[in-house]
Amino acid sequence: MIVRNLYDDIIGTEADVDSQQWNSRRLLLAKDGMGFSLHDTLIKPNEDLHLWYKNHLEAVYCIEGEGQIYDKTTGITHPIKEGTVYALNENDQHILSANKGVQMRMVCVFNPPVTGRETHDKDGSYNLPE
Ligand code: 9YT
Repeated sequence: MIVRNLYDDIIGTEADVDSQQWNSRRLLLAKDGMGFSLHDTLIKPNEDLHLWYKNHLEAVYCIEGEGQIYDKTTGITHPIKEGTVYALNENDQHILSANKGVQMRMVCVFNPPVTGRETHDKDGSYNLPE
């Protein structure tokens, strides 16, 4: 069994990956053998995240804050608030943003699992391990 605590075991470690637009605290990774990774991610205010996970499926559950996701394929903007989940089941190209001055906190699941320190490439994608 794996038991971890965000505050005791993740924040400030290698599993805590910070960038200009987000801070991803990676609770479970590929090495844990679960077949998915589990992240507690903060989406920083006043940022537009252009994302396109070509190599991964991702489900995202909002537990704090408010914002929106723009689906580049349909042209539809979906509001996000606490309790909203979205699933990128078609490797959907999208733009994610928190509302002005507001941070969103999201629980993210990636399949296949992220291995550790991934950050986005120019397309907003994570590469697969070689
Ligand atoms: C929701 C989303 O895709 N945010 C970007 C960071 C990513 N979820 C991660 O690595 O936690």
